[in-house]
Amino acid sequence: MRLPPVASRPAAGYLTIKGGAQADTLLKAEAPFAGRVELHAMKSEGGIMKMIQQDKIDVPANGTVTLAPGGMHLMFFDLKNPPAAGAKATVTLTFAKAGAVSVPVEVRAVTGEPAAKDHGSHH
Ligand SMILES: [Cu+2]
Repeated sequence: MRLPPVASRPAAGYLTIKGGAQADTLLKAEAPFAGRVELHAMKSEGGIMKMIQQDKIDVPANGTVTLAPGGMHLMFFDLKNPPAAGAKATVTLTFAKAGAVSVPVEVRAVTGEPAAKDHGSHH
């Protein structure tokens, strides 16, 4: 998870989801420190990267879905007492078949690279 450059901005989260024997679908994500968590994808439109909210993220059987900068990610809105950089936080992912899965996330400060700045400016 990457903290926003400004506290009032949403934070972004990245992770890798490994599919099991059956295909599954990520339906939602929740975190105790965020009022709402959205599933986002990035799409290039006329050379500008735009974030598009997704209803779900499909995880193919035995496949891997990577949420990474420049692609799909979690977006944490309305941060309340956001965890500090270096801290550990927990995010709960709800899948259609696997149900709720809690995953530990590492909290990092923004590195100042252009991708992170562009990201925040879309909100
Ligand atoms: Cu986003």
